[in-house]
Amino acid sequence: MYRLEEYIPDSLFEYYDAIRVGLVDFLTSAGILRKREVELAEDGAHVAKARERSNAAQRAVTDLQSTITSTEQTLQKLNNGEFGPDGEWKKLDGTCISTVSGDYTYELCFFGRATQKSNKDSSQNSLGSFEGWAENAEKGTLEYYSKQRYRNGAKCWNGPFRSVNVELSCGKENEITSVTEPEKCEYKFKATTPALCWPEGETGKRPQAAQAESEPEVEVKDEL
Ligand code: MAN
Repeated sequence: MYRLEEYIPDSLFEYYDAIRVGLVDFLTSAGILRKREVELAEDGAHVAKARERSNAAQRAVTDLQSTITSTEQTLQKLNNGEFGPDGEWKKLDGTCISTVSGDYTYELCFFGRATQKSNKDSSQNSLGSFEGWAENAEKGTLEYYSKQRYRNGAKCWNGPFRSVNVELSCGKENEITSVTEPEKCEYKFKATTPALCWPEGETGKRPQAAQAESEPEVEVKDEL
């Protein structure tokens, strides 16, 4: 026989338990239930509560484990230069910038998605998700961080999946300065960001990036 208590949702448990206690009292005083049966019924409620607590603890452990996993992944990205030589791009992870151009508002969420939203109605097209930095540049160089690729957006009618090449340069603000569509459904965003304002004359691999490659230890920075 299954124990009903084990299947009652948290939110209903108190309600259920109050009714159960009332019913048991009534049946005991009417001589229908004996004391031993009452004790067993109470054991059931205790077991159900303990099980609920155990489930909650298990959920907390699972949540913590996924936090650990995603933190480890972030540390690895910081280590391998995915977020720039000094981790400066980490601050922009999830930051969204947008601009109006023609009939559309174009949005770019760094390391997330690019989107084309209609200014006339609520329709929108995905222009793709972050795939990586410049393909034909040496990792860690200024050139490498000057281009981001967003790929696999919504399929273009009779054409490719929409995609964006973002061309980045140094600027005071994170902003999209122009949007063009050089080929059908292949977009080019120009954008500026302080993250690309490297020290004058430096374009090569920075010392931090080289060090991070040979040295697995991570130096996490709170501020840019
Ligand atoms: C929509 C937009 C345009 C694109 C056409 C292609 O209108 O995404 O940018 O050129 O579809 O059919």
